[in-house]
Amino acid sequence: MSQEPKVIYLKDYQVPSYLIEATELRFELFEQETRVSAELRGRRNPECKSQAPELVLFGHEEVELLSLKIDGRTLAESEYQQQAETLTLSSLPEQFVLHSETRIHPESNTALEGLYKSDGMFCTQCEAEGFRRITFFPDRPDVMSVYRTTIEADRDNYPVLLSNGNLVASGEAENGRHWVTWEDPFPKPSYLFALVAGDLQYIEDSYTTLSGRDVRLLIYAEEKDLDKLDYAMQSLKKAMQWDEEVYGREYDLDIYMIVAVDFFNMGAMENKGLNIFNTSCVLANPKTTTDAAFQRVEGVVAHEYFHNWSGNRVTCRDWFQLSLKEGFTVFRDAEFSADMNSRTVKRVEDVGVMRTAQFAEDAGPMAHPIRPDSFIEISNFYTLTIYEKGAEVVRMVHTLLGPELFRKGSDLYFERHDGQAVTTEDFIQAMEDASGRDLSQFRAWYHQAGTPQLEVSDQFDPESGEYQLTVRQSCPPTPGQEKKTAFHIPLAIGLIDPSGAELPLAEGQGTQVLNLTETEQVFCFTGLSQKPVPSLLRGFSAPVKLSYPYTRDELMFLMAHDSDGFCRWDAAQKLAVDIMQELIAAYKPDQTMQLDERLITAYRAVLEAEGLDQAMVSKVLSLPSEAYLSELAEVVDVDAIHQVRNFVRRTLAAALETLLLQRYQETDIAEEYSPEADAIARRSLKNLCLSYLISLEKEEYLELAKAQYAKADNMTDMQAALSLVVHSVFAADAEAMLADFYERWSGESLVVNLWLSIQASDPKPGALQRVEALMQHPAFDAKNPNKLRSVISVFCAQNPVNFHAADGSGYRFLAQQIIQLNKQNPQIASRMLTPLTRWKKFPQQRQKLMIEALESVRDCGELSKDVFEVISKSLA
Ligand code: B3K
Ligand code: ZN
Repeated sequence: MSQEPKVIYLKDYQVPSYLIEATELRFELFEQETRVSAELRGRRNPECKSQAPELVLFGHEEVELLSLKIDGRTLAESEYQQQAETLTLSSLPEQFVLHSETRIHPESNTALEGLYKSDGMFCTQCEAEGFRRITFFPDRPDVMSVYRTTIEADRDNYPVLLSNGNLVASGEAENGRHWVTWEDPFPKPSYLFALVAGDLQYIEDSYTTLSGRDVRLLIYAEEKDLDKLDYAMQSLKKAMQWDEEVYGREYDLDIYMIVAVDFFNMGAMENKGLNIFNTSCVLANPKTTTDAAFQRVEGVVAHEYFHNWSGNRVTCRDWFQLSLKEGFTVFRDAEFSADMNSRTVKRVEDVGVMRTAQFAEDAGPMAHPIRPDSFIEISNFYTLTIYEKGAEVVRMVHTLLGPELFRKGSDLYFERHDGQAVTTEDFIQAMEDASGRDLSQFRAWYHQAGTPQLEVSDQFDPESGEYQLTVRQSCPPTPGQEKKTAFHIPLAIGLIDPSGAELPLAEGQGTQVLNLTETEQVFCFTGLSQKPVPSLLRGFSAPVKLSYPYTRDELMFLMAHDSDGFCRWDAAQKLAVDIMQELIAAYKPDQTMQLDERLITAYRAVLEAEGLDQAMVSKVLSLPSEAYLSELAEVVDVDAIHQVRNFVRRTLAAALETLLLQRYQETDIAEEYSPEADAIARRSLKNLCLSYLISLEKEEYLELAKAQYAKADNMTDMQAALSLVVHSVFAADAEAMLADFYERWSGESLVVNLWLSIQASDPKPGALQRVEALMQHPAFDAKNPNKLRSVISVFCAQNPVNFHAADGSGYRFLAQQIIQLNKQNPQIASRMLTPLTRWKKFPQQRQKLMIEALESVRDCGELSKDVFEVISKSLA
């Protein structure tokens, strides 16, 4: 940046001076350049009161202006002002047609924003501000226009030409070229524009909507991937039906297309009628795809589909409102996945992400409210806070209103704002209006950052039979927000008497939602004969940290008796965390450790119990991750955490060996692969048992893993076995299996990513050298975000002992990668910086090394806005 990038503030929002009612685009795609012609039909915005309105068109240094006309008259350069990234016109008539001709270079666009090439095909990514890399346009979400798009390209190389809406015309052109025209009747913001041109094949299906309209469903991919599209298609149809049943929302166009591309910065994009997906979020086949990836495909396909209402029909006024569509849509997709699979498992997994990663973000230098007040680069705000915490906030509204009133609220929201670009305030207002509930205090969730903390204590008076729960709330300061006001927090609780029975609370229910609104509140329960054990934050009813002085025995009691599945799992987690934290605090290398027997007893009970849901058994028996233990630590001792976790796993395995093997054998049944919840649960439990067993370092379990690998007919079992052996002490076997795996799967890019990740996350010494060698391997491609994530991000986030090596080598490595990527792909560069931004959590010597790494990026020369924002906030 020649000058410091500008900060954009929400308080500066102004309505657009001009509206663009219709946009006609023409693309001529060539190998060395692309020509874009754009015709914008504009008119004065009656809501803009300015006396001297200006039309600001956003562009980009990569967009070369060839000509500009107003109502057919070519403008001289003196008739507009062109600055680095804008083109401003003044004194425009009330209505006009603006015509521009521009040249762009998708063939050399490595930022993967705007129009670019992925493995030989053209595709687009316009959210948030990518459309301005295609042509000059008022590229802001509150300018909504209908689009008519003509694409012309070479017929042999690009037989398939797609854009939003319906195909209305097509024909042949000279020199072996052809063209098509698409028309999208729904006005949309430019960020939802899409174009695809390539040699693609497709599968087709159809869906009949609630009102009886037939919709064509098409999923496009390269020919070699045609066998991996069925699951996405099934997921799409399920999502369409679910949205009709649960939200009364129908699809609106006659065609819905999904295209799979290999080079993509994120998971997928909800462009109107033409979703573009990262191959990792759409391709699924048992042989090449793990259970986790199957579930991701189902969730992401649904998420993008749900955006058609929460995002496209009702869109965001400005980018500060991003959580309006993302938080709501994540809530919708999470509920969909819960309905399709196991509700408790889905909740446990989502809470894991919140507690491990979102809480860390909330405590770091990039902390922001779900509706931020300012940003430098909006791409930096596609965060866990906007998405996952945003979804938790919508979930709390659902909890406070109950399902019926929430549905009334969402109906009102969609009806009132259909076709509009609105704000999070409009969402809350609709919820209030439909329910008659007061959400004024609740709004603080939108503008206050940080994770609220609840401190709970209790008292029982045996004389009067009165039980009192005292709840104190506070919220730590975050950048720019020293003091916070009290939040309105729904706290779902239950009370369990010493026999294990649940006490009836309000309206005879076992669960009651307490409304916390003050800094300190006392809740009284009467008529109790003995002191109960409280079951707190049932279902994780609010995104908060809660502390209550549970004894280890009480946690074991809750594990056995709590009727809330989430709390049962949480009790197991808390027990393991408590025991492990004690060991971590006392940890000294070469000193023997002693495991509290109670963890063994508790785990044994779960392994022995008959009839427990296998999915829950495997969740309950999964030890807290190193990342979660780090998040909980005041000062992170990576080595102690790693050693203690290994010790605990080994000790449990030794004590429960017979049971683990028994469970392994029971779950190791020959069955045809199915991605259904119970089959996933079975594999998950089986592989968890294997992970405990292999930690014992016995040959027989190595053989068990090798046998599983050899006979596996699905990628879940194969990948699990490979990963366990590679991360074990059996180095020679690991080498042989890695070589075999690569030989088998080198033609499947997504499977190769697993192979890369398994090696990048291997905690054994020497990981950095292995990572550097992987980056020289032919399978690695430094321009492909999936490869970068599989190697670099996995190393930095999932290999803490090596990334945080005491000599700072991991930090320096990451800094070098960021410096490389800063120019090539700023979005990926800035995202990969995250682990370094957490320097405050580490001991002093490491802090110093992490800061040095950040400074080396800061001082490397010209920084993209993306990287500049994260670096400057991290070093502030
Ligand atoms: N809306 C897109 C994300 C776009 C990210 C732009 N940097 C995917 C989604 O949330 O559905
Ligand atoms: Zn989304």
